[in-house]
Amino acid sequence: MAKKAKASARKKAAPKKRAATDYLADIGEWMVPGVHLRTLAEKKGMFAGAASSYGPIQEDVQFRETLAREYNMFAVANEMKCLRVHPERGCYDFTQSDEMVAFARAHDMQVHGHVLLWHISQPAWWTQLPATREGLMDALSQHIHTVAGHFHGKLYAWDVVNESLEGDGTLSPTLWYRRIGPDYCDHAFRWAHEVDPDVKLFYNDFAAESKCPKADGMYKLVRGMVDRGVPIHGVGIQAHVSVENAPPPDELAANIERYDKLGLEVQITELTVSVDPDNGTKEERLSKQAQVYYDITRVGVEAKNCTAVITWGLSDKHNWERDGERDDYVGTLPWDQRYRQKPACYAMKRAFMEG
Ligand code: 9MR
Repeated sequence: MAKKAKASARKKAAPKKRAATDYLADIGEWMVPGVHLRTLAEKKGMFAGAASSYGPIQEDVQFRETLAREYNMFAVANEMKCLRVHPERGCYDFTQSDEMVAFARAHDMQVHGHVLLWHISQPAWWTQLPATREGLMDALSQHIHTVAGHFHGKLYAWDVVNESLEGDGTLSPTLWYRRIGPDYCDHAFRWAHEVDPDVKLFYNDFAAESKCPKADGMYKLVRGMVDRGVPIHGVGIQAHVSVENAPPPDELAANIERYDKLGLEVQITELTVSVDPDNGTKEERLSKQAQVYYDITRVGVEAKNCTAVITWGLSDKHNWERDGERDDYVGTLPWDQRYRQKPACYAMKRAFMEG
Protein backbone atom coordinates (compact mmCIF):
# COMPACT_ATOMS: atom_id res chain seq x y z
CA MET A 1 0.00 0.00 0.00
CA ALA A 2 1.52 3.27 -1.12
CA LYS A 3 1.42 5.95 1.55
CA LYS A 4 -0.48 9.10 0.76
CA ALA A 5 2.82 10.53 -0.42
CA LYS A 6 1.43 12.88 -3.01
CA ALA A 7 -1.43 13.90 -0.85
CA SER A 8 0.11 17.13 0.35
CA ALA A 9 0.42 18.29 -3.25
CA ARG A 10 -3.27 17.78 -3.82
CA LYS A 11 -5.62 20.68 -3.85
CA LYS A 12 -7.28 21.11 -0.46
CA ALA A 13 -10.53 22.66 -1.71
CA ALA A 14 -13.58 22.16 0.46
CA PRO A 15 -15.83 19.46 -0.97
CA LYS A 16 -18.45 20.96 -3.22
CA LYS A 17 -22.03 19.98 -2.54
CA ARG A 18 -23.55 17.69 -5.12
CA ALA A 19 -27.14 18.13 -6.06
CA ALA A 20 -29.15 15.73 -3.95
CA THR A 21 -30.54 13.86 -6.94
CA ASP A 22 -27.21 13.29 -8.73
CA TYR A 23 -26.68 9.84 -7.36
CA LEU A 24 -29.93 8.44 -8.55
CA ALA A 25 -29.56 9.97 -12.01
CA ASP A 26 -25.93 8.89 -12.33
CA ILE A 27 -26.07 5.35 -11.06
CA GLY A 28 -25.70 3.93 -14.56
CA GLU A 29 -22.34 5.61 -14.92
CA TRP A 30 -21.03 3.49 -12.07
CA MET A 31 -22.24 0.16 -13.32
CA VAL A 32 -18.79 -0.63 -14.65
CA PRO A 33 -17.27 -4.00 -13.83
CA GLY A 34 -13.99 -3.62 -12.05
CA VAL A 35 -14.69 -0.27 -10.42
CA HIS A 36 -14.46 -1.47 -6.87
CA LEU A 37 -14.06 0.62 -3.78
CA ARG A 38 -10.70 -0.96 -3.01
CA THR A 39 -9.34 -0.14 -6.47
CA LEU A 40 -10.35 3.49 -6.11
CA ALA A 41 -9.00 3.71 -2.56
CA GLU A 42 -5.71 2.11 -3.57
CA LYS A 43 -5.27 4.76 -6.25
CA LYS A 44 -5.35 7.33 -3.44
CA GLY A 45 -2.98 5.32 -1.25
CA MET A 46 -5.87 4.58 1.10
CA PHE A 47 -7.98 1.82 2.52
CA ALA A 48 -11.70 1.33 1.94
CA GLY A 49 -12.78 -0.77 4.88
CA ALA A 50 -15.77 -2.55 6.31
CA ALA A 51 -16.31 -4.06 9.73
CA SER A 52 -17.96 -7.38 10.27
CA SER A 53 -18.58 -9.90 12.96
CA TYR A 54 -18.00 -13.61 12.42
CA GLY A 55 -21.55 -14.68 11.46
CA PRO A 56 -21.97 -12.95 8.08
CA ILE A 57 -18.54 -14.06 6.91
CA GLN A 58 -19.26 -17.64 7.87
CA GLU A 59 -22.84 -17.91 6.70
CA ASP A 60 -23.43 -15.47 3.88
CA VAL A 61 -21.62 -16.08 0.59
CA GLN A 62 -22.75 -12.76 -0.88
CA PHE A 63 -21.44 -10.92 2.14
CA ARG A 64 -18.10 -12.67 1.92
CA GLU A 65 -17.77 -12.07 -1.81
CA THR A 66 -18.67 -8.40 -1.57
CA LEU A 67 -16.25 -7.86 1.29
CA ALA A 68 -13.35 -9.52 -0.50
CA ARG A 69 -14.08 -7.90 -3.85
CA GLU A 70 -14.71 -4.34 -2.73
CA TYR A 71 -12.58 -3.71 0.35
CA ASN A 72 -8.89 -3.68 1.15
CA MET A 73 -9.31 -3.25 4.91
CA PHE A 74 -11.30 -5.34 7.32
CA ALA A 75 -12.23 -4.32 10.86
CA VAL A 76 -13.04 -7.12 13.26
CA ALA A 77 -16.26 -5.86 14.84
CA ASN A 78 -16.66 -8.01 17.94
CA GLU A 79 -14.38 -11.04 18.00
CA MET A 80 -11.29 -9.35 19.47
CA LYS A 81 -13.24 -7.76 22.32
CA CYS A 82 -12.27 -8.94 25.79
CA LEU A 83 -15.58 -10.73 26.30
CA ARG A 84 -14.84 -12.88 23.24
CA VAL A 85 -11.12 -13.57 23.46
CA HIS A 86 -10.69 -13.60 27.24
CA PRO A 87 -13.99 -14.76 28.80
CA GLU A 88 -12.42 -16.20 31.97
CA ARG A 89 -9.29 -14.82 33.57
CA GLY A 90 -6.31 -16.49 31.92
CA CYS A 91 -8.47 -18.44 29.40
CA TYR A 92 -8.14 -17.08 25.90
CA ASP A 93 -10.03 -18.16 22.79
CA PHE A 94 -8.81 -16.83 19.44
CA THR A 95 -10.65 -19.34 17.24
CA GLN A 96 -13.00 -16.90 15.51
CA SER A 97 -10.67 -13.91 15.43
CA ASP A 98 -7.90 -16.05 13.90
CA GLU A 99 -10.26 -17.25 11.17
CA MET A 100 -11.24 -13.67 10.43
CA VAL A 101 -7.63 -12.52 10.18
CA ALA A 102 -6.90 -15.50 7.89
CA PHE A 103 -9.86 -14.52 5.69
CA ALA A 104 -8.54 -10.99 5.38
CA ARG A 105 -5.02 -12.14 4.57
CA ALA A 106 -6.32 -14.61 1.96
CA HIS A 107 -8.03 -11.71 0.20
CA ASP A 108 -5.21 -9.23 0.49
CA MET A 109 -6.98 -7.05 3.03
CA GLN A 110 -5.32 -5.30 5.94
CA VAL A 111 -6.89 -5.75 9.37
CA HIS A 112 -7.93 -3.01 11.77
CA GLY A 113 -8.05 -4.69 15.19
CA HIS A 114 -10.75 -3.69 17.67
CA VAL A 115 -10.26 -3.41 20.69
CA LEU A 116 -7.80 -3.90 23.55
CA LEU A 117 -9.41 -1.76 26.25
CA TRP A 118 -13.08 -0.80 26.39
CA HIS A 119 -15.39 -0.65 29.41
CA ILE A 120 -18.18 -2.36 27.40
CA SER A 121 -18.21 -6.05 26.38
CA GLN A 122 -16.03 -6.86 29.37
CA PRO A 123 -16.41 -10.21 31.16
CA ALA A 124 -17.55 -10.08 34.78
CA TRP A 125 -14.22 -11.26 36.18
CA TRP A 126 -12.76 -7.75 35.90
CA THR A 127 -15.08 -6.52 38.63
CA GLN A 128 -14.08 -9.40 40.89
CA LEU A 129 -10.37 -8.57 40.91
CA PRO A 130 -8.75 -7.48 44.20
CA ALA A 131 -9.55 -3.79 44.58
CA THR A 132 -5.99 -2.56 44.27
CA ARG A 133 -4.28 -0.50 41.60
CA GLU A 134 -1.57 -3.14 41.24
CA GLY A 135 -4.11 -5.95 40.80
CA LEU A 136 -5.85 -4.18 37.95
CA MET A 137 -2.59 -3.02 36.33
CA ASP A 138 -1.36 -6.59 36.41
CA ALA A 139 -4.54 -8.04 34.85
CA LEU A 140 -4.67 -5.33 32.21
CA SER A 141 -1.05 -5.67 31.19
CA GLN A 142 -1.44 -9.46 30.95
CA HIS A 143 -4.55 -9.06 28.78
CA ILE A 144 -2.94 -6.56 26.42
CA HIS A 145 0.37 -8.41 26.23
CA THR A 146 -1.41 -11.68 25.44
CA VAL A 147 -3.92 -10.38 22.89
CA ALA A 148 -1.63 -7.92 21.09
CA GLY A 149 1.14 -10.52 21.29
CA HIS A 150 -1.09 -13.18 19.73
CA PHE A 151 -1.69 -11.01 16.67
CA HIS A 152 1.89 -9.80 16.45
CA GLY A 153 2.75 -8.82 12.88
CA LYS A 154 -0.72 -9.60 11.54
CA LEU A 155 -2.61 -6.33 11.95
CA TYR A 156 -2.28 -2.89 10.40
CA ALA A 157 -3.71 -1.16 13.46
CA TRP A 158 -5.20 -1.70 16.90
CA ASP A 159 -7.83 0.37 18.61
CA VAL A 160 -6.00 0.30 21.91
CA VAL A 161 -8.45 2.38 23.92
CA ASN A 162 -12.05 2.87 22.83
CA GLU A 163 -14.61 5.45 23.95
CA SER A 164 -12.98 6.58 27.17
CA LEU A 165 -14.40 10.12 27.00
CA GLU A 166 -17.61 11.75 28.21
CA GLY A 167 -19.56 14.22 26.08
CA ASP A 168 -17.81 17.12 27.81
CA GLY A 169 -14.42 15.76 26.79
CA THR A 170 -13.32 14.52 30.22
CA LEU A 171 -12.31 10.93 30.93
CA SER A 172 -15.23 8.71 31.95
CA PRO A 173 -15.16 7.33 35.50
CA THR A 174 -14.58 3.75 34.34
CA LEU A 175 -13.03 1.00 36.40
CA TRP A 176 -9.61 1.79 34.87
CA TYR A 177 -9.90 5.48 35.60
CA ARG A 178 -11.04 4.98 39.18
CA ARG A 179 -8.51 2.33 40.13
CA ILE A 180 -5.49 3.17 37.99
CA GLY A 181 -5.92 6.91 37.42
CA PRO A 182 -5.90 9.10 34.33
CA ASP A 183 -2.66 7.56 33.04
CA TYR A 184 -4.32 4.21 32.31
CA CYS A 185 -4.43 5.04 28.58
CA ASP A 186 -0.67 5.68 28.52
CA HIS A 187 -0.02 2.26 30.07
CA ALA A 188 -2.34 0.49 27.63
CA PHE A 189 -0.52 1.95 24.62
CA ARG A 190 2.91 1.18 26.10
CA TRP A 191 2.00 -2.46 26.81
CA ALA A 192 0.68 -2.94 23.27
CA HIS A 193 3.80 -1.37 21.78
CA GLU A 194 6.05 -3.63 23.86
CA VAL A 195 4.70 -6.79 22.26
CA ASP A 196 4.00 -5.53 18.72
CA PRO A 197 6.21 -2.53 17.97
CA ASP A 198 5.19 -2.32 14.31
CA VAL A 199 1.39 -2.24 14.60
CA LYS A 200 -0.18 1.22 14.56
CA LEU A 201 -1.86 2.09 17.82
CA PHE A 202 -5.08 4.11 17.72
CA TYR A 203 -7.35 5.91 20.15
CA ASN A 204 -10.96 5.50 18.86
CA ASP A 205 -14.12 7.40 19.80
CA PHE A 206 -17.57 8.56 18.63
CA ALA A 207 -19.33 11.94 18.55
CA ALA A 208 -15.97 13.65 18.01
CA GLU A 209 -16.29 14.45 14.31
CA SER A 210 -17.12 18.14 14.31
CA LYS A 211 -16.28 21.08 16.51
CA CYS A 212 -17.52 20.17 20.00
CA PRO A 213 -16.21 19.70 23.56
CA LYS A 214 -15.74 15.96 23.05
CA ALA A 215 -13.65 16.45 19.89
CA ASP A 216 -11.52 18.96 21.80
CA GLY A 217 -11.25 16.57 24.76
CA MET A 218 -10.08 13.81 22.43
CA TYR A 219 -7.49 16.11 20.87
CA LYS A 220 -6.26 17.15 24.33
CA LEU A 221 -6.02 13.53 25.50
CA VAL A 222 -4.10 12.48 22.40
CA ARG A 223 -1.82 15.53 22.36
CA GLY A 224 -0.95 14.84 26.00
CA MET A 225 0.04 11.30 25.07
CA VAL A 226 2.19 12.53 22.19
CA ASP A 227 3.86 15.08 24.51
CA ARG A 228 4.63 12.35 27.05
CA GLY A 229 6.21 10.14 24.39
CA VAL A 230 3.45 7.52 24.54
CA PRO A 231 3.52 5.30 21.42
CA ILE A 232 0.28 6.45 19.78
CA HIS A 233 0.14 6.54 16.00
CA GLY A 234 -3.42 7.29 15.06
CA VAL A 235 -6.90 8.44 15.90
CA GLY A 236 -10.13 6.72 14.95
CA ILE A 237 -13.03 9.06 14.28
CA GLN A 238 -15.97 6.66 14.32
CA ALA A 239 -18.56 8.77 12.46
CA HIS A 240 -21.81 7.12 13.46
CA VAL A 241 -23.77 10.07 12.12
CA SER A 242 -27.20 10.99 10.88
CA VAL A 243 -28.39 12.93 7.85
CA GLU A 244 -30.13 15.36 10.15
CA ASN A 245 -27.03 16.01 12.26
CA ALA A 246 -24.15 15.37 9.90
CA PRO A 247 -20.73 16.86 10.71
CA PRO A 248 -20.00 19.98 8.64
CA PRO A 249 -17.23 18.93 6.21
CA ASP A 250 -15.01 21.92 7.05
CA GLU A 251 -15.14 21.09 10.77
CA LEU A 252 -14.32 17.44 10.16
CA ALA A 253 -11.44 18.47 7.88
CA ALA A 254 -10.03 20.86 10.50
CA ASN A 255 -10.34 18.18 13.16
CA ILE A 256 -8.39 15.67 11.06
CA GLU A 257 -5.78 18.24 10.11
CA ARG A 258 -4.89 19.07 13.71
CA TYR A 259 -3.86 15.43 14.21
CA ASP A 260 -1.60 15.72 11.20
CA LYS A 261 0.22 18.51 13.02
CA LEU A 262 0.86 15.99 15.83
CA GLY A 263 2.25 13.55 13.24
CA LEU A 264 -0.73 11.21 13.60
CA GLU A 265 -2.73 9.19 11.14
CA VAL A 266 -6.53 9.38 11.19
CA GLN A 267 -9.03 6.79 10.05
CA ILE A 268 -12.80 7.14 9.78
CA THR A 269 -13.38 3.90 11.62
CA GLU A 270 -17.10 3.15 11.96
CA LEU A 271 -19.00 5.19 9.39
CA THR A 272 -22.77 4.73 9.32
CA VAL A 273 -25.34 7.30 8.22
CA SER A 274 -28.85 7.01 9.60
CA VAL A 275 -31.77 8.95 8.22
CA ASP A 276 -35.05 9.89 9.86
CA PRO A 277 -37.62 7.49 8.34
CA ASP A 278 -40.15 10.32 8.13
CA ASN A 279 -37.75 12.65 6.33
CA GLY A 280 -39.05 12.45 2.73
CA THR A 281 -39.60 9.67 0.23
CA LYS A 282 -37.33 6.64 0.14
CA GLU A 283 -35.50 8.06 -2.89
CA GLU A 284 -34.99 11.40 -1.16
CA ARG A 285 -33.66 9.72 1.96
CA LEU A 286 -31.26 7.54 -0.02
CA SER A 287 -30.05 10.61 -1.83
CA LYS A 288 -29.53 12.66 1.34
CA GLN A 289 -27.72 9.75 2.89
CA ALA A 290 -25.46 9.52 -0.17
CA GLN A 291 -24.55 13.19 0.19
CA VAL A 292 -23.33 12.60 3.73
CA TYR A 293 -21.35 9.51 2.66
CA TYR A 294 -19.85 11.62 -0.11
CA ASP A 295 -18.94 14.55 2.14
CA ILE A 296 -17.28 12.43 4.83
CA THR A 297 -15.39 10.21 2.40
CA ARG A 298 -14.22 13.19 0.38
CA VAL A 299 -12.90 14.95 3.46
CA GLY A 300 -10.99 11.76 4.29
CA VAL A 301 -9.58 11.47 0.79
CA GLU A 302 -8.45 15.10 0.77
CA ALA A 303 -6.83 14.99 4.20
CA LYS A 304 -3.21 14.03 3.79
CA ASN A 305 -3.12 12.02 7.05
CA CYS A 306 -6.40 10.11 6.63
CA THR A 307 -5.58 6.57 5.55
CA ALA A 308 -8.94 4.77 5.67
CA VAL A 309 -12.67 5.15 5.47
CA ILE A 310 -14.24 2.14 7.19
CA THR A 311 -17.98 1.51 7.44
CA TRP A 312 -19.37 -0.32 10.47
CA GLY A 313 -20.85 -3.16 8.49
CA LEU A 314 -21.38 -3.49 4.78
CA SER A 315 -24.92 -4.45 3.89
CA ASP A 316 -28.24 -3.54 5.47
CA LYS A 317 -28.95 -7.26 5.59
CA HIS A 318 -26.70 -7.49 8.65
CA ASN A 319 -27.27 -4.05 10.08
CA TRP A 320 -26.76 -3.55 13.81
CA GLU A 321 -28.90 -0.41 13.59
CA ARG A 322 -31.86 -2.16 11.92
CA ASP A 323 -35.10 -0.38 12.71
CA GLY A 324 -37.84 -2.83 11.90
CA GLU A 325 -39.30 -4.19 8.71
CA ARG A 326 -40.68 -1.12 6.97
CA ASP A 327 -41.12 -1.56 3.22
CA ASP A 328 -39.36 1.74 2.59
CA TYR A 329 -36.48 0.84 4.93
CA VAL A 330 -33.32 2.82 4.35
CA GLY A 331 -30.52 1.26 6.37
CA THR A 332 -27.35 3.01 7.38
CA LEU A 333 -24.83 1.15 5.20
CA PRO A 334 -23.63 1.39 1.57
CA TRP A 335 -25.14 -1.91 0.29
CA ASP A 336 -28.81 -2.81 0.57
CA GLN A 337 -30.31 -6.03 1.91
CA ARG A 338 -29.84 -7.71 -1.50
CA TYR A 339 -26.27 -6.52 -1.95
CA ARG A 340 -27.20 -3.90 -4.50
CA GLN A 341 -25.13 -0.75 -4.30
CA LYS A 342 -27.09 2.03 -2.66
CA PRO A 343 -26.56 5.64 -3.71
CA ALA A 344 -24.32 5.82 -0.62
CA CYS A 345 -21.98 3.28 -2.18
CA TYR A 346 -21.77 5.21 -5.45
CA ALA A 347 -21.19 8.34 -3.43
CA MET A 348 -18.19 6.79 -1.68
CA LYS A 349 -16.79 5.74 -5.03
CA ARG A 350 -17.25 9.23 -6.45
CA ALA A 351 -15.54 10.73 -3.43
CA PHE A 352 -12.54 8.43 -3.84
CA MET A 353 -12.37 9.43 -7.51
CA GLU A 354 -12.99 13.15 -7.11
CA GLY A 355 -11.17 13.88 -3.86
O1 9MR B 1 -21.67 -3.50 16.44
C1 9MR B 1 -21.26 -3.98 17.72
C2 9MR B 1 -22.36 -4.83 18.32
O2 9MR B 1 -22.57 -5.97 17.55
C3 9MR B 1 -21.95 -5.20 19.74
O3 9MR B 1 -23.03 -5.90 20.36
C4 9MR B 1 -21.63 -3.98 20.55
C5 9MR B 1 -21.12 -4.32 21.96
O4 9MR B 1 -19.92 -5.04 21.92
O5 9MR B 1 -20.59 -3.23 19.91
C6 9MR B 1 -20.96 -2.80 18.62
O6 9MR B 1 -19.86 -2.10 18.07
C7 9MR B 1 -19.52 -0.85 18.68
C8 9MR B 1 -18.01 -0.72 18.64
O7 9MR B 1 -17.41 -1.84 19.27
C9 9MR B 1 -17.54 0.57 19.28
N1 9MR B 1 -18.22 1.71 18.69
C10 9MR B 1 -19.67 1.63 18.62
C11 9MR B 1 -20.08 0.34 17.90
C12 9MR B 1 -21.58 0.28 17.72
O8 9MR B 1 -22.22 0.28 18.96
